[in-house]
Amino acid sequence: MPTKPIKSSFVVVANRLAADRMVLPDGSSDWRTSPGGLVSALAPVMRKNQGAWVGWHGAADEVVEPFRYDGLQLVPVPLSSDDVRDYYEGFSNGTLWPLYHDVVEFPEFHREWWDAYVSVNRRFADMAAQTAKRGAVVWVQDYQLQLVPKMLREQRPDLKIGFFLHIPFPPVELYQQLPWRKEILAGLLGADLVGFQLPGGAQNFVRLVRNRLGLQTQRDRIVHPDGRDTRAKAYPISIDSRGFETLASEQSTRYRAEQIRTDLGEPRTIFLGVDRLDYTKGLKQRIRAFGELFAEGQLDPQEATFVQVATPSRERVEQYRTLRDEIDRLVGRINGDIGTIGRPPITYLHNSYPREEMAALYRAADVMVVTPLRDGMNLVAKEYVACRTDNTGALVLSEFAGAAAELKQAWMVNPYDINGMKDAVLGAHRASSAERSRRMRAMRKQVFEHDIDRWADRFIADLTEISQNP
Ligand code: GDG
Repeated sequence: MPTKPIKSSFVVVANRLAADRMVLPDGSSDWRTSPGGLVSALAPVMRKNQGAWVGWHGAADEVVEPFRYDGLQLVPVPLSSDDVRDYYEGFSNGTLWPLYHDVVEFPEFHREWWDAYVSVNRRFADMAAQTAKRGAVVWVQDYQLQLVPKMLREQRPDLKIGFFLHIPFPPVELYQQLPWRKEILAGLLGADLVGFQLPGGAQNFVRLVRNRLGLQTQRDRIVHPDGRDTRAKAYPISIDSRGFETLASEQSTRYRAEQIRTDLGEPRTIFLGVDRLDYTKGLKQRIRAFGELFAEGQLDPQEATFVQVATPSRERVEQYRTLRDEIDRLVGRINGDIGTIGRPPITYLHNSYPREEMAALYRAADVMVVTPLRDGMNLVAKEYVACRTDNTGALVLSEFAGAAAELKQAWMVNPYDINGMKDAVLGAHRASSAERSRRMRAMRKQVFEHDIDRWADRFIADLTEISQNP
């Protein structure tokens, strides 16, 4: 229901709005709150402060008026199909995404993509400036909007501006490739507080600012010529741990988990992978490792099975289409070579599922395998841990996921080392139940003590304090 936009004292700015537009069978459309953890973490703060969420509503070439939904003020930012192609699929996902993930695929640099990035960032900044009350807290999210802090500060120096990067911030040597490196650093420096997943990202950023822009820095503090400060600190993101635990404990989830095991032919061990279909997630290496384990007889397809959920993602970007074809071929070859009737060693699902089904899969899985080549955090690893209510199960985790800094009791792997990965998978598989339970207990303690509420509270408290005491 469209309403007159109100000014807010707490504004979140993100590429996507907090609600998705759904087209109903009769052709009309409706909204549904986005399932992500970010929305549920920020919703209480937003409701308390009459918060507003600025973001794209997901339909190109459509202008939607601001409206209230589920207690939130939503402010849609329009994008044309050209914006989606050049700003979103182009600069955000064809340039920044691979560059920030250690160049695991080649980033492309196109001037027209950059121009679109600048103009869309300006649109988001303008919309945020119109929405924020005097002295409001504005929290900008992620790599698609790195120019917004500076653009916003130029218009509204009264605001407290925070920025959080959900993906890794690359080392200086890689970041330097970017033709627009200075502009992006300057964009981020419009914020009072820039948050990263890990201390290493914050350190990379501070080092770049010192070397490239010649600004003075003292540990996490960057001093601007006008005397203003920007802080760069780590805020490892987390999940709604209690919410996942509750969902996993429900009778219907337990029942569904048993049904999944039955449908898979009652294997003794279920290995599970859950990822967006993305080249950063190390899917090819993981599938190859399982293929070899089955082919060499280290895993018996009569007793063990590997389920891989790959959620469709960025399907119009060329590199993602190629990846999908490669995985289809790889899985097909392994199942064709090793499978028998009713016993394919790999169950590959290119689909997305409701949260309830995800919780049931986590409950059913004896070993969770999370092996990204690079990942800011990786929430799947934390969700699995939160769902293991009886302290069973084992986690195999890449040392290149941000989550490795917290989930230290996982079986750690270097995903580029296929033999090492096979050893870790077997190690987790063969570990005694006492060993698994000891490790799982420690990881559960970490995930429950550091949940998404604590993440949001810490960031907002620091932002408020820093901008009050410059
Ligand atoms: C970025 C960073 C960082 C997946 N498939 C389905 C589904 N999912 C959910 C998972 C999880 C989320 O999507 C994926 O989060 P990840 O953290 O694993 O990865 P990215 O999407 O790459 O997220 C990452 C994160 O931002 C947060 O800062 O951790 O490093 O790359 O929550 O459960 N959910 C449902 N159906 C699916 O089929 N319902």
